[in-house]
Amino acid sequence: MKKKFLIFILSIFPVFVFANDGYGLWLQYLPFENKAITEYYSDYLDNIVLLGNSPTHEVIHKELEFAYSGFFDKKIGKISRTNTGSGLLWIGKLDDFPKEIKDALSEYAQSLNDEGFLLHYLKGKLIVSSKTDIGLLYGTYAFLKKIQTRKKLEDLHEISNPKIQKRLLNHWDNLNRTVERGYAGFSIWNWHRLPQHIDQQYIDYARANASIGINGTSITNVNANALVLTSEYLEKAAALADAFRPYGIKIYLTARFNAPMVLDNLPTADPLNPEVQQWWKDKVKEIYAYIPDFGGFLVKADSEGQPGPHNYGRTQADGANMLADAVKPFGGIVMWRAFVYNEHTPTDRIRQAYDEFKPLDGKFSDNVIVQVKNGPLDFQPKEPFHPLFGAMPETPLMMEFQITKEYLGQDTHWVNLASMWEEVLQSDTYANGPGSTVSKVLDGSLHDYKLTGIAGVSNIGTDRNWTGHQTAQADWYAFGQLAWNPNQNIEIIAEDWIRMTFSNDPEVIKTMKGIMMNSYEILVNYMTPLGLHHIMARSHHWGPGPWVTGGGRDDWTATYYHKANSDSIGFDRTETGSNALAQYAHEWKEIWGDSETIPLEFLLWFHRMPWNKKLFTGNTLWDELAISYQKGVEGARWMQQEWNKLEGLIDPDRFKHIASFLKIQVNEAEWWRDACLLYFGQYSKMPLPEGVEAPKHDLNYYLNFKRNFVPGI
Ligand code: BDP
Repeated sequence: MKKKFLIFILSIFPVFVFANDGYGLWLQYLPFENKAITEYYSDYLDNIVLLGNSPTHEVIHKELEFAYSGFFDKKIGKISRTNTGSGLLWIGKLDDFPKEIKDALSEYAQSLNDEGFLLHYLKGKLIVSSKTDIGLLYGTYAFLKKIQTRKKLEDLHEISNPKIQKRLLNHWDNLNRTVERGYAGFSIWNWHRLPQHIDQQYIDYARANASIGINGTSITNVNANALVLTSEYLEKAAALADAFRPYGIKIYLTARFNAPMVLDNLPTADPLNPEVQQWWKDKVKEIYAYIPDFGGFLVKADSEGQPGPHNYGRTQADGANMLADAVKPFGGIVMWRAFVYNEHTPTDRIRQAYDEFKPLDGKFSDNVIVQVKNGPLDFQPKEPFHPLFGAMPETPLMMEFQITKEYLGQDTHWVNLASMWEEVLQSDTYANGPGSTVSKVLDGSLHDYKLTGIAGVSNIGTDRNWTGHQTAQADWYAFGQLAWNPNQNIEIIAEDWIRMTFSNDPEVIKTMKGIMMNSYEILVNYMTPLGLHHIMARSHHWGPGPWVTGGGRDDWTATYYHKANSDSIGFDRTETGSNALAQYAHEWKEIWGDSETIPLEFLLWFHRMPWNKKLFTGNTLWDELAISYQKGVEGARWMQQEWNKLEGLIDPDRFKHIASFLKIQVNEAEWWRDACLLYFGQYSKMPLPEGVEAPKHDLNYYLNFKRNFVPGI
């Protein structure tokens, strides 16, 4: 068997000629590339014993059949469902195994939590095991991944437990099927056909999520419509919950704070009003009658026009605790968003969440978790980590990442979001001294949180390939991986995704991984270098808009953030300015507070600088800015060249799809560079440094560039 393994490592990779629309995501189970590999894995897959009979076991059974037909291009033989089978691959919960296997595995049992799994090679048998049904499903996917990524199975020993309890997708899907900030078609939830019709896409959605360990989904927009809490919609949501249950996925709903007024004409939604409290208790009882394992509520309150406790002079804790009391008897939780800010609050917008929530630390019920965006502003391409992480030892905090690329090129730019997320997860809050990373806040180890969670705003829609850009599937995949273990190596995540989704050909892996690992820095350079932020177009947020100014809300303009004039550019957030820097540990105050030593990526986030200021790079600020934009454009062109090398090594459909999107990306990178440099150049009045290409048009062209019907709003 060992000899065979060596042979296939050295095998030649075929050219892919079959059509592939990407619907299969990373669960492609592509045919093996040669006979040696086929024979090696068939030893295991032709001899399967699967013990147990729950609905989740049926899911496992079907997935094995599906994988088999993909790998071998034929139907699987019998999967034995009794423990008298003689298979090489044994899949079952610890308790379901015959005594000798159970005894041999008992030493590992204590290391497994309820969702964890064990892969273990035991005297010629490969064992996939767990304590629970769902752990077994996760283990099965982990086993299949070993095959998809061509790993050796002998001597395998892996125990894996998720480090974070609640791992959710947040869909910003409206009941009319538009998706706020969605760029991959319409909402996959076809409310009109529910509850009777369960679309195959729901099942494939659940499979994909289970395969990466996601165990919850909030199916409606945070800008919530109270209608979803009516019996008409609860019945539909219950049908989805039923479909997802065997995959270990719970349903959550967004709760509009004034729902008692909207749905039942109560005169108030004051969280301290007993009638309001009773209304929510009754509503929750009704929800649990439809969905017995309902996960709980996700709430956006007092933010961007949403109603909330502020309307009644109450705190965020008052609001959250009222809902928490209602779901508590049923085991539900409340995910209360910290994205609270107001144009009438006179302080710097990025300070406001911390100023509001920090004094409430310890005041939330134990089934509330506060959901905090990765940075203090709003999913910008580059932000420092949110200062609330590390600042709330008595209140569980969860992370909210945006998987949909609202501010990062929407559906047509290729950028590996895991690179951004890793930076945030590994940032040191210094809360309990050095090493107090954001990931330790999230997994609960830093402050001993009893409740832990992470959410990603979904990038999924009705597009055949789910995510618009074929490569945006990688962001969904990587989110799941980091939710399971926020310390996972993102290069390995990228490599596994490439192998599972495209090919095991070393050339493909090397080239795609190279693009992915550089793509984030490239995008930041052509969009928001040197710490610029919120300079996108108004409302739909597609493309550059450094000139956006005026209108109802200053904090929704670009000029509020960059403050460019003929002397300087940037937002002073040090002591001489808004002092948002004071919300971070003193270690960060030292690094970020000094305009001479701050990493350039955050320069204009924290400092206001003269255009002709000499930076440590030897360039003036203006030159550095222009050179960064140029570098970004060159980076995008490099991505395109790299990709084009893969022609013939990738199936033609996906090759062409990505090639054409890269053309858009290069054009838009140039658009960002030219528009921003022309706009800022009016203030700096300095010439473009050598090597920076002259813009294609004049500023007026960019100012008047018409954008009709941009998706996602
Ligand atoms: C902003 C989006 C807006 C969302 C908001 C939020 O532009 O559509 O409603 O975030 O997170 O970035 O609530």
